[in-house]
Amino acid sequence: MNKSRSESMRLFYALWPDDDTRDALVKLQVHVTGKRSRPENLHLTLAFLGEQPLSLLPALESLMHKLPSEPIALVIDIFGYFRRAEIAWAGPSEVPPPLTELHRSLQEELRSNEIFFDDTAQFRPHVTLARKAAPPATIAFPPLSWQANRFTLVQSTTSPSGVEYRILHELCFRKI
Ligand code: 2AM
Repeated sequence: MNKSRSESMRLFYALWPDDDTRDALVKLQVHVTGKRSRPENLHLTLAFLGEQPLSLLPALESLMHKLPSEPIALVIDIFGYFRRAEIAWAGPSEVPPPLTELHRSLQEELRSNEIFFDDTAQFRPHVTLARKAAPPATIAFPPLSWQANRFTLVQSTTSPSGVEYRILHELCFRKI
């Protein structure tokens, strides 16, 4: 029998921007068309879990503490476009190895905890700026440096006013 919605949550892991980075990302949104992401929703997804049973929350939170926990120096310097999904995004032209490593070890932890999620998509780190968008007209902009240190487990809900994200658990990476 299917689990009822009240026993499950739609979840994902993300790097969440600090206030200055969020403000800078909002400024980039003037370059894209379509339905812009609300400022408070801007983030970089690390793994999309989809609907997961509530009973898994403790494991999903505790595995976060087993992963690399250094701040990640990101340079957001390109616009991109997912044609099929009509998503306009900003992201790093070069993926820093610590980000690849965090993504890889997160997937490994999820698998070893027997948490089922779609891990088939190639990891293309990005921040969705707008949906139902046309391809961005400009490609280059002054690079934006983001010391990503907010690693989050987030619940996604849909209401008549749009998508809402709620941070359920957060780790703050610190320089050792
Ligand atoms: P995005 O990263 O391109 O914006 C919550 O839905 C987050 O998980 C969004 O950031 C979303 O897309 C990302 N995501 C990744 N795969 C998804 C999927 N199959 N369905 C919905 N959201 C997905």
